[in-house]
Amino acid sequence: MNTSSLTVNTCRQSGAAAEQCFLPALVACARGIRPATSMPTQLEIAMNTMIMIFHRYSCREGDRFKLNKGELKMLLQRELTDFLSCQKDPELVDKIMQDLDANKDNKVDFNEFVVMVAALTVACNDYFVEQLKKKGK
Ligand SMILES: [Ca+2]
Repeated sequence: MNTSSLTVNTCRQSGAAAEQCFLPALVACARGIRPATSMPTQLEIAMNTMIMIFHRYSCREGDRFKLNKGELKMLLQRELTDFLSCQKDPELVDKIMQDLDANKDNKVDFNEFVVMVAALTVACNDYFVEQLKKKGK
């Protein structure tokens, strides 16, 4: 099975009505710089996953292109389980919502969501680098 069909199958299995696979669009965007026969890269698949995950939750209530607090909470609980479970602050979701909601419309759009993913990814990379340095690599 190639990575393209794997991603499409993952999209189909999710079952959410608004679920779509954005990978073809990503691949189409990249075709200007790569041969048309090339497979999506791991980074393109990761980007597709972020888009899919966001829309899986944003489409549930109200504005389907933005997360309200309930949708954000569900996304955090289901997709960042370990991150949330090690936090004891009962107001954590409210605080994350306030931090992410840059334009103060009480919703988190994709641009605001990506900031959180980027910040967590940077923190994970910092930890990864620290561990490598401890091992002297
Ligand atoms: Ca917002």
